[in-house]
Amino acid sequence: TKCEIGDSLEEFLTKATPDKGLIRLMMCMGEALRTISFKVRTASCGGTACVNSFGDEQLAVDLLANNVLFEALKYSHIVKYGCSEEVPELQDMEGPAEGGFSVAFDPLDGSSIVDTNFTVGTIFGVWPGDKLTGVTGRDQVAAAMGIFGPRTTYVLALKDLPGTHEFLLLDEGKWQHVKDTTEIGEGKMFSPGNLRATSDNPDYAKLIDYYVREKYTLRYTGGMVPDVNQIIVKEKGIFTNVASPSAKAKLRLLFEVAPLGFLIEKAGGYSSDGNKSVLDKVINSLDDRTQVAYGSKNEIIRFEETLYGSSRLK
Ligand code: P6P
Repeated sequence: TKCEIGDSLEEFLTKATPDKGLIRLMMCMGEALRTISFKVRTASCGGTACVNSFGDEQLAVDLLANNVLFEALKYSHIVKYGCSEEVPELQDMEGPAEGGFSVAFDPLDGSSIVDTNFTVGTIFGVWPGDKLTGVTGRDQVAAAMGIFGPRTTYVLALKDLPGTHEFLLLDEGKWQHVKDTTEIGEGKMFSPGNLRATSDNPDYAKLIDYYVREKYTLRYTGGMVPDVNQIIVKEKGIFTNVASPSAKAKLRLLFEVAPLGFLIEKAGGYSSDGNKSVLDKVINSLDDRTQVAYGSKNEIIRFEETLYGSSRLK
């Protein structure tokens, strides 16, 4: 039967896939996101580190998130390797490789903006078996992000299910299915990251000029999770984070760009590293970085044509 708006996470997943291990994994990660949301809200931030106000975990909030996620992966009993942007090497989660999964995550993206009380998030990608290198983002079986803003949401996509799906954390702690996105249309909204790169990337400067001349609405918080989520929720826009000789690519392919690329493309959007979908880039090392743009088809065509003279999408 069809997944309905209003379903609980478990009802949704049970209708969405026959893979009981994947259902259990996405449920365990939902619990982890609920816990992280609570810790982000209760951590008091003095100086750089945010420490939990209960005093029992004197860890910065992103390390708290890191530990909660590894616990969830172990508890799922279906994950072979877990890998965190905080500790970029494979950690054995003691689950099976055969029929199991490996999960790469950014425990708290934008932790440098927790102290300004901006929205931060968790990103994770799920690959089959025991490989997180020598694979591409298109090999993912699922990807998701947790978004810790005024409300807490869990945005996920599954390989075998069309669309990207948003769940809202209700007061009593249940996740409720609130929105599906299957199209990303046109609309003048842009999130231009890393403007430092325009100093020696004149084509990026040209692209930014275009957005200014066309009076695009600027929506950029410096947190990739909310900045990319807005394209899925508003079903329009373009997010860029471009590199240049003096401003090297910063965003991680495995932990950030591939999972978010999966969510954007399942939502009907497009992604690009300038030449191709970020989902077609082979992950050669856990620490690979890349420039990226996410958006509607026409925005990505403009991005590729402006930066590289032509677009594979035309
Ligand atoms: P810039 C946050 O640290 C992050 O990894 C992403 O969430 C965000 O999009 C990017 O860096 C911000 O980079 O160069 O705009 O400060």
